[in-house]
Amino acid sequence: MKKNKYKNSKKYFIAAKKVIPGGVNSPVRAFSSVGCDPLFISKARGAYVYDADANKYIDYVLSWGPMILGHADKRINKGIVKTLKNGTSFGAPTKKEIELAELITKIYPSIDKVRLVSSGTEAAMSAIRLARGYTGKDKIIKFEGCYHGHSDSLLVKAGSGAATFGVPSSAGVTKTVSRDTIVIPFNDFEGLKKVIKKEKNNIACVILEPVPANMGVILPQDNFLKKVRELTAKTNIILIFDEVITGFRLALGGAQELFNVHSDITVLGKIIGGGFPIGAFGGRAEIMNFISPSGPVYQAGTLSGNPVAVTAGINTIKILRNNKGTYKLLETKGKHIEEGMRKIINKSHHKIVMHRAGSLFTLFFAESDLKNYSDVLKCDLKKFARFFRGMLARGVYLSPSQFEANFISVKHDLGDIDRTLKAARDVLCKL
Ligand code: KE4
Repeated sequence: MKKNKYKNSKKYFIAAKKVIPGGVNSPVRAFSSVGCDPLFISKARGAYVYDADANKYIDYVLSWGPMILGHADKRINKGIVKTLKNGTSFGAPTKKEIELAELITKIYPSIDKVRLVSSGTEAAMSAIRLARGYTGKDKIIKFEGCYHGHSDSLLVKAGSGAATFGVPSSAGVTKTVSRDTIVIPFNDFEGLKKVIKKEKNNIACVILEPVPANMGVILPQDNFLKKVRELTAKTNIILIFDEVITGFRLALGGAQELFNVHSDITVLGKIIGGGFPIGAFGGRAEIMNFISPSGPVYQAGTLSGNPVAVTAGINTIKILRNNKGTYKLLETKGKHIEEGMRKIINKSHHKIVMHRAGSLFTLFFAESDLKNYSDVLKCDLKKFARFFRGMLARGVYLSPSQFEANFISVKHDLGDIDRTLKAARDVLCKL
């Protein structure tokens, strides 16, 4: 990356590393797997972000998913300003929390009750504790490459930041904790059946991203979700869908609506906070009533249901719900970039596989199609990094890791997508 074009980002990164581990507050932001220093972002509007040197980019990170309406949406900002005037946090229940909970329970038939927390990690961690408390069983099953935040029992072969660093599990997670987490390949239904048969009555839950986006976008194959649902129902195992990314993105009702497969517990985040810290987990009343203070599974949070985050979430969901064509529009945009990319890939000598689910997509630098994490590990990460840098230099800000998804917002217009395709064509013929 040319020095002067990124002068301020470089200066800020040096300063940041003196006082923040790795100079960032979340690992993937460090751009470590794409071989260049990170951009420091100064502002964002609609489909664009602007770095500290006023360079403009078409943004496909969208804060890792929340900004489905685009950045700095005037309707969201107006609602927040109004809320701010009445105070920002009370540590007491507010009417708005009921409104957000009612919205979620109306849109997700599998959710009778929902608990709001402050991050996806907190929501997934609490959902696991709830499944263990409700069933009285200890073991959990997750799928390699699926990422559910950084709580200890889920940081076993995580698929987001950790995978980017090629370290499938984290230092600091004790052997005893990871012993209760069984990890199998995604799309491996036979493997799941075998583990459940062997472990019989020790398994509290199976947790998965219904469409994994943390090893790049990997698509469920051969009715995988339906088969997992049937098997877990038959064997009294709680099924947890982590819809932190897919919720309110693949459809208003998330992957559950798209595939018509309903989990026992659902984990949500990102979009439901409209860009503010939030997470949520919900399910049938008989399960959720196990959560304190109505039941024995403890869970708490100072800023849970924060009025500002809840206001932004309510308004985001209402806009998504009331604008009927939203998801058709996102599908049109996703289709446009997919068709354009496929034409470019077919003419290119590079081996690239594109996966897309609605407004989520990943370009894998891979020889053949991919169905799980070990397939993704075979990708040409060096070539991906060169592609990423080439796109960045042309004003296109893709997710800075082969193991992540790219996101499209309602504000990305066909002109932005055509400029993205032009940049991709240009980079690939020079790669
Ligand atoms: P947070 O704790 O980061 O709010 O959510 C954790 C989480 C849970 N479940 C899924 C499916 C997720 O994708 C995430 C977080 N996503 C990553 C991006 N892949 C957040 C970006 C980051 O870690 O900086």
